[in-house]
Amino acid sequence: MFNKVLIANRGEIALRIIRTCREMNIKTVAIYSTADRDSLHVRFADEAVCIGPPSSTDSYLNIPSIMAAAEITNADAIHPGYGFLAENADFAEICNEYGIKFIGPSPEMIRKMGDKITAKETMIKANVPVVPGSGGLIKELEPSLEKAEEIGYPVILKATAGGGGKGMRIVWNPEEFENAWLTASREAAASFGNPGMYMEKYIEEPRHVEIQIAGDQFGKVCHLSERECSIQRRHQKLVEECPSPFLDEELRERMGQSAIKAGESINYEGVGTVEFLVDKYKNYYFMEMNTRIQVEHPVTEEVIDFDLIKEQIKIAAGEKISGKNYYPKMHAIEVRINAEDVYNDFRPSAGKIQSFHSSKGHGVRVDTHVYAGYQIPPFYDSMIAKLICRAQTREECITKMERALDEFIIEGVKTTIPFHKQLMKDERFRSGNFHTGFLNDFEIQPE
Ligand code: MV4
Repeated sequence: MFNKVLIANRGEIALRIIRTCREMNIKTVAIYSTADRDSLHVRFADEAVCIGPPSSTDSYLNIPSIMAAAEITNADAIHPGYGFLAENADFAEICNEYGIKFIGPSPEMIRKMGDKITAKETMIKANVPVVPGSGGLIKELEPSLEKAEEIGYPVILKATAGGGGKGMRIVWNPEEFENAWLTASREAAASFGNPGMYMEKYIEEPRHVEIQIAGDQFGKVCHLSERECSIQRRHQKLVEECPSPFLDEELRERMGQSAIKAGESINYEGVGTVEFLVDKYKNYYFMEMNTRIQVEHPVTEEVIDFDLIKEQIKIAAGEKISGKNYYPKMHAIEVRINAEDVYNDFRPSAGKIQSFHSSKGHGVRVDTHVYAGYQIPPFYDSMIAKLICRAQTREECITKMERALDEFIIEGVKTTIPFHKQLMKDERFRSGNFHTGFLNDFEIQPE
């Protein structure tokens, strides 16, 4: 097992990783930017190294500084958390070259899943259902127009280097095709340094359901059930839950088996997530694979009673996984509490938290790095807490969430709490019958 883990991240996920390391008797090193000097991850880690100024590029994305911090503290592994360098294959490679274990999959696996066309080709070979599409890059207009006719409009153009919704265009008819392709390709080149685009049939009103998997260094892969993530706004998830109100046992098992095949096809090592689109006929299609721990991992932890960070560390240290699949024993819902003004287009609301009282009680979990007096730096993401509730049924879980939201006090900045309170009362949300377009016509009422 590792002696000392450097956590190449900040905020709640850095704390989350420190907690598990302490329980595993592993020493921890925090890294921090000058803007995070007063952060709890700096206080709770055994050691802390300042790695640069506030801007992410100069700190949490600064590979030479991070490697230097790992060297001087003698860390034998690096946990990247989510975001920042978590899916950076070059970083994983550099860690390996330094003889420091990157807690996550190999650089090759990260690269393969990071290129969406390669990922899709891999899944086709592995017999995992994918959305019908161009099967490779769009190169010339005429054959692509023919392909689009064959697939049938609407089609969606996606950047092969993209993911998470960036660089996408829906095309409703042949007249729009060329312009959509050129502008999306230009955007992709600017955002990802890669103009490559591919085409898929556009699935209307899909649900986003993802399967958590874990694979060890011996080729064994298991699934840990799903997370329903359809409640999102501009590709930012706001609420996640398990079980998905849309899945029955049969569909869970089929999707679980497909996710296992996806993992086995690349000898996946680590914990990962296979994202699927599910249409109203319950057809499901592979979308992309995330090779990191995700923000919403506590939903899974709560329903199967399992520490996913511990599993990640054990896998990285070369231990075998149990080899069995895990099924929800409870219902859990997570809401993301962001410092945003929901009445002003979710605009970030940075500032100082004047008072902070977290919800507590049976079945309530709060993952957060903030406290009364904490100044939210404007340089990073706006998430300040994750509130996770669990109960025997979805209905009880929603009731508990309403109670927990009512007792949460955050003063000094605006938060997404009023949005979540309204959502929990919404009939469509409560019915479980919603898809990824749900928030497009959701109107936020004044409090
Ligand atoms: C799609 C789609 C419909 N059809 N692909 C958005 C994020 C990125 N991972 C892929 N996304 C989508 N891909 C096909 N062929 C609809 C979306 C989509 C979406 C997916 C999941 C969650 C929210 C979404 C919101 C809008 C569009």
